Amino acid sequence: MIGALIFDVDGTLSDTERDGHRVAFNAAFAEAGLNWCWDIGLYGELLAVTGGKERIRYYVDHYRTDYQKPADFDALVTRLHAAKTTHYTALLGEGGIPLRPGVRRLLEEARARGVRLAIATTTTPANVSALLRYAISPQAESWFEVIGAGDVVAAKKPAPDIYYYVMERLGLPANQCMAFEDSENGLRAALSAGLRTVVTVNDYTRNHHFHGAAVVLDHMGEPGKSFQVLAGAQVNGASYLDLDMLTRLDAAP
Ligand code: XBP
Ligand code: MG
Repeated sequence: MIGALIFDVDGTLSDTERDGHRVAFNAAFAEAGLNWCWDIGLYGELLAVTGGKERIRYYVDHYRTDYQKPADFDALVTRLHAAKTTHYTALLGEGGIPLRPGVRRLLEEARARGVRLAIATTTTPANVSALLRYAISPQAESWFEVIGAGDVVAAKKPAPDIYYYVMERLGLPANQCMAFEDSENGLRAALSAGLRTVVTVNDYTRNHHFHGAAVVLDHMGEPGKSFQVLAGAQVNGASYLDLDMLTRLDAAP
């Protein structure tokens, strides 16, 4: 019996990274007079580091060894990241970053059938609120009983902490939940927390290692827009992910 579905956000609910987060980081850097520019390829490398503040630090330490850190570098990172969040949420407000195929349908089916919903993400809470509001509906935040996001846990994915945080608040053990992820770091976090996990890949994560996933799909699919199974379970002729398919995946050995 599946009691709750726990969703990652970036890359899973929506393709937010390339045209959302990346653009917002660059806008924040330019505004601060920094000549740092994360192109699409470089950003793919930087995505190995989860968390925006952590990603900025990693970039400076590994790609800008010429940069003389100011004495208040920590405060600069905090300021840059706050500006990035402002740019990112404004970008979402302009529309144009929709949900991935099948996401709304699965959320609505879960709500109709009394399966609880939650979020486990490394991204900043304001980013989650904005995405739900603009890509689903102004009330969509209330669809999710628990939203675990950002710095509420000390260790971000691939650590399992955010999943433990969410399951504790749901009051459910891992064997009554399923996780949804798009990346290797996300899958490692979910598996370490003992969760069966469905992976839907995107252009940045297609070549990641997804050993241990219940199934790996190119997207969740819709009636009339079939998913492709990239690895994992037999799907018994299913062409889109719904609660019946999840129940079969959950029961598989
Ligand atoms: C994706 C991330 C995030 C975003 C940036 O996390 O790594 O860090 O790229 O978000 P997930 P912030 O897929 O788990 O949602 O800048 O707000 O940290
Ligand atoms: Mg993700």
